Amino acid sequence: MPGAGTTAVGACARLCDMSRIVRVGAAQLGPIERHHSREEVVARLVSLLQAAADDGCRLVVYPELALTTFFPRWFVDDIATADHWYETHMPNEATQPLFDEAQRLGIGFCLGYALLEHDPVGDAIRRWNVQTLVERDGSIVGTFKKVHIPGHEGHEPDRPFQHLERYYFEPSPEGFHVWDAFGGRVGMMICNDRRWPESYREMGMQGVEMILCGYNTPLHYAPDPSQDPLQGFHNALVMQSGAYQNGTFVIGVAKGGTEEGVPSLAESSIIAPSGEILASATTDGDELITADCDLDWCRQYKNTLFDMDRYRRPEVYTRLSAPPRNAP
Ligand code: ING
Repeated sequence: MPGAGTTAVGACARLCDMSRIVRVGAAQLGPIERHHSREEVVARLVSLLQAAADDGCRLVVYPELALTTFFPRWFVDDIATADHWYETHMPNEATQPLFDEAQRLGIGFCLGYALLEHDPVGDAIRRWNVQTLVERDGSIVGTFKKVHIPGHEGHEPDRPFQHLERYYFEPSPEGFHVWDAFGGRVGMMICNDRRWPESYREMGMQGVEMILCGYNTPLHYAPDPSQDPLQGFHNALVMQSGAYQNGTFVIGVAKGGTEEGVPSLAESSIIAPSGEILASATTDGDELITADCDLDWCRQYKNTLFDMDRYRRPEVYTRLSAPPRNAP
């Protein structure tokens, strides 16, 4: 289906409002520098939200860590001196204007940020890389914690910049969830999660119809610089494959451009269950792209090629959830 709005059936469904067409906005961000306040950033988010409202969107997806610069690019000896990069609750004073404007406009959104929690058990501090999904009425649908944490655990001074996500964030113990929202089945993943097929399949087996994914991806990958010119190709490859193989829309949203001297991938995109790219960003700054996502399109893949109950062979997939090879 080339796009529900372009066929008689689509037009009829639209008129009869029987459709499950969700107009989605991918709100790409350009760089956030360390000197940018949360208030300045939230003003940018609100501006993108208002542009989405003007375009008739019902859902806006923001990038990973959309309130601050990508602070894992720096090492600090005392991690407590990085606490200011984290939110302790959501909404909060800095983000309330975004929540208020979204509710006034009747638009839902997905926001990525760093979360610091005080675990009552043992008074431990927990640090997560998260996305929170908010419905059109302003209610919080759920919060997803990033599962696959890339990069390294300790300072590696020989790198041109650090990628210390494994120092600043814990991996989620909760896995992937799918929520009933926006008239369909909505899931979330964050950045490196999109490179692992298990992420999509875990949600695909829960009937996901739209996966929301923010990312911050430096163009330079220190462990293997041969991958640098392939960053855009790999980004599209994994999200298009995941969408097609699970019959779901995928919304990939970048914080791109050169942030604190680090060139980062933009190329935000909205991808159909067919794997086709419906819309993609053309700049590496703040940019809204939109597409009409007809959630019933998912059924054309879920009920045929990827009818999982009929065609999957879990009895021979004996390795997929096995512990790592070096596990005791
Ligand atoms: N970033 C990167 C990602 O998976 C990375 C990690 C950096 C991969 C550079 C490849 C090259 O897109 C995050 N935040 O997960």
